[in-house]
Amino acid sequence: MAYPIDAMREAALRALDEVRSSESLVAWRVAHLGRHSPLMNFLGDLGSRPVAERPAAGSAANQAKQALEAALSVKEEALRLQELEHALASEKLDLTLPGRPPQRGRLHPSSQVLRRILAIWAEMGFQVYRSREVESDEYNFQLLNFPPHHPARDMQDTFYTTRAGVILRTHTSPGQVRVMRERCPEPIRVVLPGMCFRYEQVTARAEAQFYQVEGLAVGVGITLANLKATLADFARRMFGASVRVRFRADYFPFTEPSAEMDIECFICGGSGCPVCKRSGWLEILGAGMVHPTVLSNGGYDPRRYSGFAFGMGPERIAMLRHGITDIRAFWANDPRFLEQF
Ligand code: FA5
Repeated sequence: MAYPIDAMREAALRALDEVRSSESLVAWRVAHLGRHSPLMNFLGDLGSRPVAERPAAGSAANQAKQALEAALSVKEEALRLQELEHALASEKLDLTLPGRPPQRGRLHPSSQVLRRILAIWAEMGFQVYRSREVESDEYNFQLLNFPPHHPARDMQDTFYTTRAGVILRTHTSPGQVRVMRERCPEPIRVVLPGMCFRYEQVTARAEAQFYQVEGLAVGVGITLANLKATLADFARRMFGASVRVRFRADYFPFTEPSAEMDIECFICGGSGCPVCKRSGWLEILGAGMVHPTVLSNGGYDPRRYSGFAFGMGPERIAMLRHGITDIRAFWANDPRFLEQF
């Protein structure tokens, strides 16, 4: 006897043939084996059939159910393989493609120049001495022989804090007195690198924060000749063995006499170019013999001891070396600038 069950099974198997994806397979399962599918409804209604028909109808429906479940798992496996093959083909890994190299970090150009400068002074027997960035007015100015009316103490130049007498150092020179007070009466050969702060109009040449490297030598019998020879030696190590230097008289309250050192322009070789403003010379640092008042503030008797000091700006030196025209690039954090060093 033919039951509608045969037609249901045939219809379900035909529909299964048409299934091409796992999503439509889920829909097929709901439609043909789900709780409200014709087959399940048929099984649910068995009780309402005449008793004599029930065994045959029940067994036909169960066979149909098993046949559909078996067909479903065959289809499932076929689809799984098919989708895997598709994924393997379309997501194929091309091992011959060049990799993406990781971006390597590097030292900031200021740090590079700073390290070069410190390495040279280390070769020449100078130790690095770290001094504080937040200073007192006393160390930054008074002990360095700045008279009370000196314009560098003006609000234009100094960052004051809300604590009376506490400022951000405007130069590394206050470290001179700190190291002298710590080492007295030993001889001193130190360089003091670090950040300085000035309440400046920020321009292409002047920043509100910048590095300085200070140098200090104190001992018995140190003369201006030692200062000149040592700084000239530094210039040769830094800028090349043939570089010429010159000293010009200058004024700093904490050195006497005071000078500025220029090197012959390494861009034009001294003939004059835009970098050296046609002068043939580039200003590199300020220097001088430590003022007797500063020596005694540091604990050294100026009748017995003498010394020389100098201060240079690594950013300005980096600008000269690399032809950088705007000092603001150093702290703008633009990778296009930083990557070049
Ligand atoms: C001084 O600060 C002295 N303390 C240097 C010194 C030390 C002289 C020891 C004698 C003995 P000056 O103000 O010229 O001097 O600054 C020294 C260097 O710091 C400058 O040549 C420059 O390279 C750098 N510098 C100063 N102001 C700025 C600024 N606003 N931006 C960038 N660099 C600066």
